[in-house]
Amino acid sequence: MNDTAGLLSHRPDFDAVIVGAGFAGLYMLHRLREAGFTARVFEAGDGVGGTWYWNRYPGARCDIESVDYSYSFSPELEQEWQWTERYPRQPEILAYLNHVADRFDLRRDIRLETRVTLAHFDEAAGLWRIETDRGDRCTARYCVMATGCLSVPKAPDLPGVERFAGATYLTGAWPKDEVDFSGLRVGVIGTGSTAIQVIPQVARQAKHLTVFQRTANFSVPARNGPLAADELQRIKAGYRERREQSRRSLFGIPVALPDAPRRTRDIPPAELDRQLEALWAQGGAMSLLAAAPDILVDAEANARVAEFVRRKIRATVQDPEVAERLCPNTHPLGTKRLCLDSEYYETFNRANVTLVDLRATPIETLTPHGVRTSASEYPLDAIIFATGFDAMTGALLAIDIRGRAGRRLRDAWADGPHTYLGLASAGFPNLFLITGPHSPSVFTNMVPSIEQHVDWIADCLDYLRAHRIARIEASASAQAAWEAHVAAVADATLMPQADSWYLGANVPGKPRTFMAYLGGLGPYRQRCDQVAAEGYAGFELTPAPTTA
Ligand code: NA7
Repeated sequence: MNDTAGLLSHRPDFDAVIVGAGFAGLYMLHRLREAGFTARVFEAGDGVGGTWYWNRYPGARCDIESVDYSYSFSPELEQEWQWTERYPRQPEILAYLNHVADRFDLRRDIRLETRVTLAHFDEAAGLWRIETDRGDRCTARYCVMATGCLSVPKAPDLPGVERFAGATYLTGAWPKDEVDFSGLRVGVIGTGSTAIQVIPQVARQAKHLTVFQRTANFSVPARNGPLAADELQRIKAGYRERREQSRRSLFGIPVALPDAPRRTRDIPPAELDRQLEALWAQGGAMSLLAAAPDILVDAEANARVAEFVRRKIRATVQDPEVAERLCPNTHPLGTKRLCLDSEYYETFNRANVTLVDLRATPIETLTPHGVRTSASEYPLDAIIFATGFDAMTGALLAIDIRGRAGRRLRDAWADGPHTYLGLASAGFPNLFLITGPHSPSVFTNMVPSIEQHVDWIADCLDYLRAHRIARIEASASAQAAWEAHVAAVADATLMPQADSWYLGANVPGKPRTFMAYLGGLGPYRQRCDQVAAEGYAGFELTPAPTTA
């Protein structure tokens, strides 16, 4: 135990408890250990990996390029790991994270199959009391939530769901053993990023696939393929600059902002078409947004790009009625997560695939034999629910977290999350959130966003130790000002126009509030660094009592 524990009379079991062993928890553990803190990670899964442990569905793949969706903290790791494809498949990311756990000897401080159920701040002792579903009880000076933004799958909320007699699968909690859909009539409910990956895979295997679509989404081809050895070598040779560019960027990917950006609406139609054709041919959803970020604020610009994508859908899908149903027209492009696909639209040209438009013919109920809509009955042997997540707040609110004066996080956040910088919440001292609500997180490449938060938190704990500070807590006024800024930035964009999970709109009863910071990772990093440089401006710091 290092000096931090000695600052107060009550010695905690650990300097920090970290909840979750995904990208965030693993790196947090590494950084804290390197800095001489003791830490214990609790992880609900029976392996490390977080999102990439649970989401094993067919076709699961990251929509950020592998060379960027990876840690930058270790140049050795960066050089030794060989990504094989432009966009990494789930098994490859999981293998990478397991490699990281071994390489940095992280496992000895991780307890698997252990879910944190309770975290209460003991004011008198100045530490967190933590309990798990396995009966562990421990104390820690700091509690770090590395619980992920998309880690609580939304339970299928369809009438009659319990009556269906066939097999059901939730993409966010997919079985470890391979599922064979050969010869089966399969239904997929949902057409978000996940479903768009699942559908082409299952269509190749199933006897028949019925896709139940409530909202048509925009999707861009991935143009995935093997990473050529010389290309990987070239990237590795220039990794430092590439990482630096990502850190400074809006989305956490190595796309430089043009010095004098041209408004998309000012680009002549033929020229814009040429640019979009080039981006389409190159593939990549984030690259498209990064190339023309004003499409998220300018409705006219957005409409032009959206129409380009609709033209592509019409050109790809042979049946004009099906193509029209697949054309998104309920929200501006990018206001729901822009999807990345491999032959999604092409899949609807297959004879064994049917698209059901739930806006025209809603689901009335699931029956023992399948799905009944207002127009028809669809007999099914298996249903895949790709119905999304209780995003951003779900995993945090699932834990009984209580701060000062026993205040529950659930009550404090009853009208939506309240955070300062997405890193901390007033009333909850010594509690840190990695990529919490109101940080750029899900609107960026998650890995550099996670690294930025982990580095900031580790540096902060170092500062507290060096300055003999026992307690850090976001001030209510700094929090209110930050939230007002987050809301103002969101309101200046088209983002609030979609009923998206960014707003909590996908979960019935969830407060509608924009939960990601849209100011961009680079500017956000500067802001966080400035807060730290000013001695943690906006936080209240309580010195440790002086000992004789
Ligand atoms: P999403 O993007 O929330 O997609 C969920 C999909 O499921 C979406 O098409 C929903 O339609 C649909 N859905 C949800 N509930 C129902 C019901 N009751 N009936 C019919 N359809 C329903 O989750 P994903 O897992 O695809 O992606 C989440 C993120 O993971 C993604 O953005 C990436 O960042 C990675 P809706 O649009 O609500 O009408």
